[in-house]
Amino acid sequence: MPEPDPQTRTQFTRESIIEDYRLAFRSRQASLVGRKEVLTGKAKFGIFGDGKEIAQLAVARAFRKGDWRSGYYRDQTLILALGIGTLDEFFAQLYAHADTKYDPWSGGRSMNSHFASRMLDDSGAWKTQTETFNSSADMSPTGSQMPRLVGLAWASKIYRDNADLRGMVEFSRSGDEIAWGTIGNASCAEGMFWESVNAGGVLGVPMIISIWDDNYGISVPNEYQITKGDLSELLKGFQRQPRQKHGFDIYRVKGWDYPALCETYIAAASIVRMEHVPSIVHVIELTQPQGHSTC
Ligand SMILES: Cc1ncc(C[n+]2csc(CCOP(=O)(O)OP(=O)(O)O)c2C)c(N)n1
Ligand SMILES: [Mg+2]
Repeated sequence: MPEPDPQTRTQFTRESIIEDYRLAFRSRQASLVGRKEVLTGKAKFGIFGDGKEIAQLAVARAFRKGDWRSGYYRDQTLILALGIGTLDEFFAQLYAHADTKYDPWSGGRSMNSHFASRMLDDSGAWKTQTETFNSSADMSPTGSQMPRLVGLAWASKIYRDNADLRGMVEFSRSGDEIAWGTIGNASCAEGMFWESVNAGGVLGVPMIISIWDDNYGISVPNEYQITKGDLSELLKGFQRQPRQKHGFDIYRVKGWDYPALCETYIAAASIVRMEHVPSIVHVIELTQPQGHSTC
């Protein structure tokens, strides 16, 4: 195991591991119950994170206050693990509750599993983002989280490089943040994905892209939409050479392997945070037990 990061939950105790298991189980039950709620007419549409739970527990172990997420609709486990959302809020959004007291992410305006931290307080003033785990608002077009991920990571680079911005500690601690992106395997066939990977590599920004690979985009398998059917194989040209600054660190890890996932994310995060070299974690062998959504 790499050195524990005092600002994250990288201490693995018997209790913390059992707590992770409990959370994954609760999240899975929320997916199962949520689908039933839609299919029995209590909500209009549902899309859930079943099959992608374990990798998100590992991300949560390396995610620090001040970091940002730019992700997509499978990430309920991460939101629960970071403690920035509750199951009550998750279901309130599923039922499109119009009161932000119940659905703080969108007040019933967004489809479910679309998370968004509130950046302003009730008086309209900025909240201190370096004291919270942050999520930018999910958008429905798949892949659209990627350009914004680059923007969030680039902001950290600018905060680190520009001494005049050092005092703005409510937004950045000298660029020590990571922008965490998540994307499904099929969405990686989109132009926005490749443009964002290229831009992140050119700029050298602190971002970690997690690809949740369940081998499918709705019902279409990888072989019909990804060259060679294998994203990390395809991404190899972006891999940086040893001791070079430009390029990405690329990891490939099985989505059910909790110890390997935790090790990978903790190690990746410490390099990205320190060196501002971006990385990609290709998480394979994930599943989609209930199918794509309630459609
Ligand atoms: C730009 C765009 N095209 C199509 C869709 C419809 N759509 C929603 S999810 C999805 C499949 C995504 O598959 P993948 O990226 O593998 O994620 P998964 O659902 O498997 O986690 C599609 C085609 C969309 N939301 N946006
Ligand atoms: Mg998929």
